[in-house]
Amino acid sequence: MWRTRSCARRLETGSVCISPTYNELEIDEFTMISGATYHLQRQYGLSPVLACHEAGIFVRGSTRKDRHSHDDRLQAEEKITMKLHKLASPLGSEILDIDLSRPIDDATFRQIDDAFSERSVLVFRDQVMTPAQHVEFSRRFGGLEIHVLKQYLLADFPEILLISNVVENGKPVGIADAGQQWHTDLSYVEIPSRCSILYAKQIPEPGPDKTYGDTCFVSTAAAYDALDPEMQKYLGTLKARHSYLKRPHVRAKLSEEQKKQVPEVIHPVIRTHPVTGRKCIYVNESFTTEIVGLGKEESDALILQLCEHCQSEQFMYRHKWRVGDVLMWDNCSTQHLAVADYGPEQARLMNRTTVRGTAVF
Ligand SMILES: O=C(O)CCC(=O)C(=O)O
Repeated sequence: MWRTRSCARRLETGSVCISPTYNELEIDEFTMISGATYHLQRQYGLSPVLACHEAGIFVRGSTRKDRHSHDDRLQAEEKITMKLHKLASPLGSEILDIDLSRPIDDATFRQIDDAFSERSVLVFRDQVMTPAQHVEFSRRFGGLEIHVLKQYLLADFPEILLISNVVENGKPVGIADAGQQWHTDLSYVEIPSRCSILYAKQIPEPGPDKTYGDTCFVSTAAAYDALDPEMQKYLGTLKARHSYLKRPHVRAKLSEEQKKQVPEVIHPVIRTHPVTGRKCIYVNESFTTEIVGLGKEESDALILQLCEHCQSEQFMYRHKWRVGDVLMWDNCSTQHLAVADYGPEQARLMNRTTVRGTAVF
């Protein structure tokens, strides 16, 4: 409770946050609700519903709409049958028995959303979705971004970005170099993305004992927790600059107009997760250019040290793709890397939606 109140105070009062569970609430109310319930769930092993109840959320000036959703939640708890398998790493759960092409009722959706906040990466296997269904499922988590690289958006579905090494009529159909360095999506904008949802359409043929084109994820929350308290305190005082143009030679070329749409931004080196209240290291190899106020040598060394720390195996989950996988990741509490170990003759095609986030604090 204490933690969530202090998070709330640091946010700009009156900004609006979209929570699929609680609709649109003032950001401090949202943060208090989500953080308080998460804290209670973790601390005392309470279910999300009991945690809501214990947190006294609906006593503290809630609207009728919120109270209604609380009642829904109580009723729904008995009905929920969603099966979930926690992966053997500090992040990631596989959600079983959910067909993303079919409508998902609110109670089940809230279970998915809660599991996502807790585990940071969710995997849904064997899905067959149309682009419209992909967009619809993604919208349950918030508004969708339209990527600056307009040439790689799916025709008629600008919310879907194509990531691919496939070339048709001499033109790449998608971004071929997306994610081949550790990064978190859109850290280079002022309000970075909440999460991304990737759907595997084509993947390189696996060998007898090896898959190709895997994606690795690390928990930046677990990486923060593993730092010593002195370092945590020091990093908490720092800010860093992020730029989409950090490595222009490896990223798809931007027109002058596109460059203007992605000016540099400054974020805290340690950011607080808006739902769980956990602290996360928010410095990444692809987009973080400088620790503000440090000399170049010291800044480069600290960025490298933090990136290497985050990339440690102990914080990692490596996803081996199958066609039909849908995988979503949290862009605050994780970083990821697409492993480029396959050749141009091995087609890989993924469809990505990117869900809008909230202000960084
Ligand atoms: O292609 C992948 O596996 C991941 C792509 C990626 O890094 C991204 O979409 O940000």
